[in-house]
Amino acid sequence: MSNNLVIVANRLPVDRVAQADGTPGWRVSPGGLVTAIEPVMRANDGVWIGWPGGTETDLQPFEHDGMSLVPMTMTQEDIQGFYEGFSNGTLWPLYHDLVAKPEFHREWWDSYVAVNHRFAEKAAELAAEGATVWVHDYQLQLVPQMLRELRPDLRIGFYLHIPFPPAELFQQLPWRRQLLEGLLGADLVGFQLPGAAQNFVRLVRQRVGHKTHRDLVYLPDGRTVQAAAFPISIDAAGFEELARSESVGKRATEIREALGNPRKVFLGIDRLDYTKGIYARLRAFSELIADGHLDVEDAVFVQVAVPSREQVEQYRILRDDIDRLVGRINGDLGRIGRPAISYLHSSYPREEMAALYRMADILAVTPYRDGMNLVAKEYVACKYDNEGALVLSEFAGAADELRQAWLVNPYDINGMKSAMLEAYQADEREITRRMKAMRKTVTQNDVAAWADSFMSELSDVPSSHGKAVRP
Ligand code: GDG
Repeated sequence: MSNNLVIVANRLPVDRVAQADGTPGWRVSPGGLVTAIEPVMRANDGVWIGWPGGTETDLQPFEHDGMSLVPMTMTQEDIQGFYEGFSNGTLWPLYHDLVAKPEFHREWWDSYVAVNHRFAEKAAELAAEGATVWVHDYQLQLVPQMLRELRPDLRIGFYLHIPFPPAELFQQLPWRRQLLEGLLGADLVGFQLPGAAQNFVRLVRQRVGHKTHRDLVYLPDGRTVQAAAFPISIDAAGFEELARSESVGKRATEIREALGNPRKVFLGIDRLDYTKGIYARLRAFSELIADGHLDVEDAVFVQVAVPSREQVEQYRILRDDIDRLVGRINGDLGRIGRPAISYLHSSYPREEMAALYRMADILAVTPYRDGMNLVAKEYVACKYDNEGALVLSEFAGAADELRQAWLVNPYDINGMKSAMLEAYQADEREITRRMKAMRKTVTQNDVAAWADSFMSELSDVPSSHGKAVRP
């Protein structure tokens, strides 16, 4: 019980890998959260609690790359009820505008409560007197309240990485009040966008009946809870450095050669998720070819779909739908050695991602709803020569900051076609002007600034008893 900072997230920031001698080891998982939180962890003697994936049972706390990690175990039933069920079958679609139909099952809820409780108990056990605990994301919304009951001395922050829905949608949830009360255990509840914080405060007023004023909720016991927006970002300098490297430059050239050196390359990189709008985006591109606006000799679409949640039924259906669509488009519109779409169902190392960003002329990010979308920001960070156009959905959190993108409504196929064509035909001056402005935004607001602003806001919350942790 000696940690002044405890990070609680569904996943640990490492994945299981086989080492050279065949024994199991760990590797830091790709992704921005580790980069963001690592410096705060190091500066504050922090510890990270999370699930390492899988169902191993006898895992002990360990150090990796200077980080103290505490693995939580999950049974097959936990994975089905808590993770695939309530987290990804109920909350994920409900919080993303009902892009898919959420399922409500009482057994899933019971499992969600039980797993949240285990995480809260572990955090209570590890936190020093007056420590700061930072809880992450939709899988753990009950942890703040459970933890406060166990340890009223703590300063508790919560950050939601995905959107927080409007009251009209959130109301559907049979356990709406419990989730709101769960979050109210925190001193500070952070969201990607101001609108999400407003949705939350309004729901608390309507459903729980607490007094609110602007971004503050007043609880009957005298405590206040603040709800505010902290738009997440990326390690912009790190991505730029990678993109500028000689090896990535060489690889970017190789990729374009392998594609037959077309005039322009469109790119999409997404987890294979129904919120990301992959299907409609590929249809829009294929119609531009079918209509004769684009020619497969001049333009190709590289779509990387990173495998995700493969045990969940809706994700399997999506994969089959996209496989069929790509097959049909290439069959109808491709020529020998010139498919319209170059489709990759795989994940890649960071260097390959940087090479893809560097070689692409147009990145299309067209989710129906997305908390932020880091892929859009990573692409911008990699375009150090200011060349590259971004087609971006209005419904991605990133659209609030990246105003100079070609903004689209992903439900409007004709609108997407026009934006993609405009981005394709735009002259260099126009592209440079837009990219320059977006690069300014991304480099000035990187992930370190995000973590700093959350931590300093949390340490300023007056109602908490916990000691402040400085970023
Ligand atoms: C959630 C919210 C919010 C992807 N494939 C590979 C790979 N990635 C990396 C990307 C990027 C991250 O994963 C994906 O982040 P996104 O923001 O695009 O999307 P979600 O996974 O849905 O993330 C989202 C985010 O949380 C953070 O708060 O922005 O709205 O939905 O960093 O680069 N990285 C590597 N290989 C891959 O194959 N190395």
